[in-house]
Amino acid sequence: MTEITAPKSPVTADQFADEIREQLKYAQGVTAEQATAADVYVAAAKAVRNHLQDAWFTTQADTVNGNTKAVGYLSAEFLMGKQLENALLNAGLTDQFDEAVKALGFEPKDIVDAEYEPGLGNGGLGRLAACFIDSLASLGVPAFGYGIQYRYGIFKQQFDENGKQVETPDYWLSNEEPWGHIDYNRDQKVSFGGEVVEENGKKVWKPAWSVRAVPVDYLVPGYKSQRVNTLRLWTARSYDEFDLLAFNRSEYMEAVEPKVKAENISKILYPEDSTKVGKELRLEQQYFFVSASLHDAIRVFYPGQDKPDLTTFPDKITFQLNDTHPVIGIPELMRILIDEYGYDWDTAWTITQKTFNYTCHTLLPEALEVWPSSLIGELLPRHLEIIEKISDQFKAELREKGVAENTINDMAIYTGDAVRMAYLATYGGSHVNGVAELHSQLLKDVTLKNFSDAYPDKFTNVTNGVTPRRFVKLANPALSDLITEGLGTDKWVSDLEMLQGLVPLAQDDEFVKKFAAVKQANKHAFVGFAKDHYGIDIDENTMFNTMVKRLHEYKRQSLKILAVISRYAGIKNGTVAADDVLPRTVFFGAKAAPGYYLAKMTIQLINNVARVINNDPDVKGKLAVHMLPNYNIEMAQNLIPATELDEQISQAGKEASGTGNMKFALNGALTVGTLDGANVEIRERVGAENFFLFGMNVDEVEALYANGYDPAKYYEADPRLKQAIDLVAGGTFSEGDRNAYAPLVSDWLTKDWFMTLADFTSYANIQAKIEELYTHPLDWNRKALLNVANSGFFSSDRSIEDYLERIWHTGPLAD
Ligand code: 26W
Repeated sequence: MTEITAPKSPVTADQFADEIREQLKYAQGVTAEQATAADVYVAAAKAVRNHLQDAWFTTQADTVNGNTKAVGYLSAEFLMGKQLENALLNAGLTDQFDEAVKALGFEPKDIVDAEYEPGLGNGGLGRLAACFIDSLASLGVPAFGYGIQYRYGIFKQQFDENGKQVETPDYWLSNEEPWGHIDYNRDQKVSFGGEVVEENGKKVWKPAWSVRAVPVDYLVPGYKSQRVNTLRLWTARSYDEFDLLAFNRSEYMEAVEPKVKAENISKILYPEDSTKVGKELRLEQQYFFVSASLHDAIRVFYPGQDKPDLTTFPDKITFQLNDTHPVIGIPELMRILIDEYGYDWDTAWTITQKTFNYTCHTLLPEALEVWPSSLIGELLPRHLEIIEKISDQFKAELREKGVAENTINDMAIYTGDAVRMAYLATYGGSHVNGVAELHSQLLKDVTLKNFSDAYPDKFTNVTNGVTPRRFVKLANPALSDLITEGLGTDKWVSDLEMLQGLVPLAQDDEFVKKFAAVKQANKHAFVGFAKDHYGIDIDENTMFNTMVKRLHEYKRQSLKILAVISRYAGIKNGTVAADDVLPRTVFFGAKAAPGYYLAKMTIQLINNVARVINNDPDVKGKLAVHMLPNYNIEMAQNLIPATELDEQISQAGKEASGTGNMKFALNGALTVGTLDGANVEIRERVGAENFFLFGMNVDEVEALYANGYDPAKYYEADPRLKQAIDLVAGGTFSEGDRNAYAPLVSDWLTKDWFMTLADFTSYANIQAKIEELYTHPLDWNRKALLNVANSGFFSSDRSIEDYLERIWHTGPLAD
């Protein structure tokens, strides 16, 4: 991607300061002297946005008028993180901003800190969507991100005095939100309920109620590409705000009921991260944003046309379905084409299949959405009809292919009382991809085997990636400067495989020492961040060992805490010789879905293990544990650059990819991990000698399931494990209350579905290898530097290039 030269007139710091003063005065009614950091943040954000507006108009015009097919990324989640620094970087205004706010009497950091982090996502899937739209804009590919502007994002996490997770609402729109432009005149009507009637041979849907979908547009600036794409998030409004008659009858609840019912749709993000939510409101949310988005795309690409030739629709835009959440879009496009534009079934089907592609982000059966047909029938009666017809057509097609009847039944999209969204997505789209090589292989060999056998060409892989702008350039400026020094250019920020050029420098001890100094400086910085944000004291002369991700049994935070307890016991009872102890600080960060009982109990256990260890003088300076509250993008951007050892210890075959693993490798942490998800590809690229591998691989896991897994056997076999579990069961971490963790302990000893106990010994044994290397800082940092140098592949720019080549068949707009 050629870097287009700088914008027409780079603004000077003084001019930028004036623009901020303008905003303060005329848009916010305060003088620079009266302004608070929060005022200046809003003014600076608006000033940056204005600078991006021209490039946005040009990009929109080129997108609509050019003949470069656009990408529509349909996602129920976009975990964008704070916007100001990223917008300044991609707009090339960082220096001007720093000088301008200093001239206004503020510290840049205080303005950046004034921003409220939007939390419109749960975890991996939502953050991946954010990285992808950054890369699409940075590669100059015309694209629209389509989603929901939830009024309440992911809950805020605090811990009560017993270490239990407490959720509080994330009302992120309480203050002015300068990035989103609410565009009432580009609203869409979305309907629900009612019935389908036959009128002169045609099916007509008579909905019972409808809501107004209002777009809130966020500019998505590319890095040095002069292209600015759109993130269009829909917010729900009611057409009739208020039932005056009910009010006059002093039926106040009835009076506002229409408003509440409508606005409920975009009220809150479902905090579930890997277990399907069968709630009607969730389906309403999915249909709401998908229907609005499809109608919006027709409006954008066929402006002012009431009889557009929609057979060209798949050439104008190709839609990526981010997991099963937007898959109702397939019957919705069929309905639009047939009912609203009068196309026949076959023409509509051809258009629809060509328009959609599906990315699966999980392997957990419980995460694959299956909607009761009663719910779809009640909320979307016309869509259920269409789904039934698609399902029958699919069966007929399979019979054509000679597929066995029982297999056809196993593959049924509509089973009479349920609709399997992953099957609908696989049949209804052109491509299906997993998010790492191992994951995509398991989709073909297991989860969607019948489909892969019937439609082998549909299946492909695109290994995930992360944006180097936010997760290296912004999060780790010291490392970025060292990389630029080592490579002699900063072009690596938009061409990450250039990091390869650092490989020879790993043999240059001076350079490795500089690298080590960067890590130490980042550790020091995080000690300050943690003091400010969590009020905790951290010893920076310990190994920083981190495990941050959603709390889920398959990710095995339980394995980590059992190993920590075992180590604690070892130090206490001297089985680990005092001077052999390598001082380590273990950081956890993890939100649990509010209804996930065992996950919340694991958080409580981790907090209480931390309480006991951190207050035990016998291990002071040797071992410390911190469960940092409210893991979010900001914490990731501060903790990842400071981390030396990253935990990617999920059971093999369960983590579809992981993306945290990539961020840690790119920031010079070594990984201890299993052969799961993208760990496999990270290890392949950084070198097995630069990765701490342990545990069973997928085949060994499958074999153990097949032969019957008895976790208690492993409890008996390894005294370290037995001791650790006995300490938990014995009340050591619950002031003697032996029942506090009983459900967790009994799950470990009787079920342990994700085989934490079976992998414990291998995990405990590799710790010695890790600590041995850490006592040789030059070797440790050499290996860490080689992780950085060989992780350029894990840029989301490369992922997008793979999507462009294998699935979307489009590319950047002409310059
Ligand atoms: C219906 C509830 C629900 C909500 C979200 C089910 C499943 C999800 C997501 C698919 C869960 C998720 O975030 N998956 C993660 O996606 C990442 C991006 O591809 C992967 O890197 C992670 O391995 C995967 O767990």
